[in-house]
Amino acid sequence: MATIAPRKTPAATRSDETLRRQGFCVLQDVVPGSRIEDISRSLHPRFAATPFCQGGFYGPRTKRFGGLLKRAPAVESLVRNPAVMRLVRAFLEPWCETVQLNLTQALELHPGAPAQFPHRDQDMWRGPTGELEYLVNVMWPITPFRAENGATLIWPGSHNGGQGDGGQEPVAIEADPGSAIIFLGSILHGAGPNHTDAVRRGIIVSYCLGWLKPYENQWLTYPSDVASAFDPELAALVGYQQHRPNLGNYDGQCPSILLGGEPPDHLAAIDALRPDQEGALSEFLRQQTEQLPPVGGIAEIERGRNKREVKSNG
Ligand SMILES: O=C(O)CCC(=O)C(=O)O
Repeated sequence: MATIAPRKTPAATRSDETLRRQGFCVLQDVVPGSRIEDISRSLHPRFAATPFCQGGFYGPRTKRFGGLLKRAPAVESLVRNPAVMRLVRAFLEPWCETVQLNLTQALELHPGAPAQFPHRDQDMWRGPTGELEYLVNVMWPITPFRAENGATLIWPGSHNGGQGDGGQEPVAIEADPGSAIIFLGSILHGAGPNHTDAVRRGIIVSYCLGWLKPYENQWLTYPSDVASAFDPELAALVGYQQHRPNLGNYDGQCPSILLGGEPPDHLAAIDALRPDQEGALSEFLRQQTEQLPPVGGIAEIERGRNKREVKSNG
């Protein structure tokens, strides 16, 4: 198995190109290592109290939990990292109007954990493959990721409809805390085996097309009383925004109405349409208006007809 060791990825445009070509890239030192240490410290008690996962996919030598924005508020700086968000938007927004958070998850791979089942994250949605990306994943190492301790394995060339699982060797993506391993939802990957006697810890933040059902139910994880304390951009990412046309509305309005306290009991439903739909609708309405009777309506027409009838009778 090959290893991709930490190396500088200089320009932002370069990471776009790398991500498109090989399905993954590593952004080096995007946040200070001290921030990752702080986040790790605040997650420590929850890791200690969380039981091991059940089932062969999550893995019985693995611990995981979600809802990180309420469990370690500094995770917001990972979720909204500008370099990451730029890449996410570049890859997903050709297919949707707005992206949304798919999940945040903290993950510990304990000594002796075997390699995880290789998978493509976007297989959870059964749409066409090879044409569009449904998801972009970001793995933030909390401890250094090395081939020996289970660094994420990726099958190069397996993204965007590529096969890559026909006996091809995966690469172990080695990276340090503060760096972000970014990979597309269509790429084959999985956690590597942890052959060391130390825990490998990381945070996964993933984003998906705004019209999909997210993996982690964001509205239940961050109900409006929690999300009302969020920055509006973060609240939008966890679902307090409509995806035109009208998807995710609350009583016909943008669900962000819930962030300002209890909304009125009776709300007018307000169209939130895409520009193409707005165009088609206004053309339809225009044609209808042309066919309408003149102002004054039917009564006016009736009066006109009565007048004509009186004249012709007299
Ligand atoms: O832990 C890793 O390196 C990858 C985890 C993963 O792909 C998953 O849990 O779906």
